Amino acid sequence: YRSPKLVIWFTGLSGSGKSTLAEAVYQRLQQQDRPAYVLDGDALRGGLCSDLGFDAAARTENNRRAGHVARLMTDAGLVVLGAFISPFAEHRALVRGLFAPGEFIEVHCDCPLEECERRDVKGLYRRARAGQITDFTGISSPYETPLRPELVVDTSNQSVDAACAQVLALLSR
Ligand code: GGZ
Repeated sequence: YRSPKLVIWFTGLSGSGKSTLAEAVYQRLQQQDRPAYVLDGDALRGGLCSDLGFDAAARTENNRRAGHVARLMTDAGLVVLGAFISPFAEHRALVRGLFAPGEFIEVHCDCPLEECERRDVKGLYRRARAGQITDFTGISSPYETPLRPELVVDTSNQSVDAACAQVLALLSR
């Protein structure tokens, strides 16, 4: 028996709750004894992608590498929970293209910029507004809202548990 290959790709603004939701889904998969891994943009940028910045070309390369790492991990039998801003539709399509139909599930963590900025967990929005960070998604770099994601999760008015339940419901179908 081999469990089906599966990548859940959480896309959304910085502070929209991608990592939190991916982690919650990960915990549930653990409980079901499904080997999984949270592949986080922040973590990748600390190592494998530490040579990359945030202009469009760097984000292209960042998402390309992330997609291929995800591919290797699914080959190894892991359910991959990717958490990347992946602001460009073209990049998300490229990653999707690395997988067979049905293996790639795009989840839009939908949280208004105003709310992400209000949270400003790491103080990045404040610094971006002050011009101390360039190419900041939502401020000085675009976020292309997914047009046909497999799932849109409202991460501004909903608990993590409720958002997690939405993802798991989709998976059980
Ligand atoms: C966007 C930035 C930037 C700029 C630093 N723009 O919320 P975080 O802090 O912890 O996670 C964000 C992370 C984004 O990396 P990704 O690999 O997900 O981005 S992409 O898919 O677009 O390549 C954020 C931090 O890096 N960060 N500078 N200018 N986010």
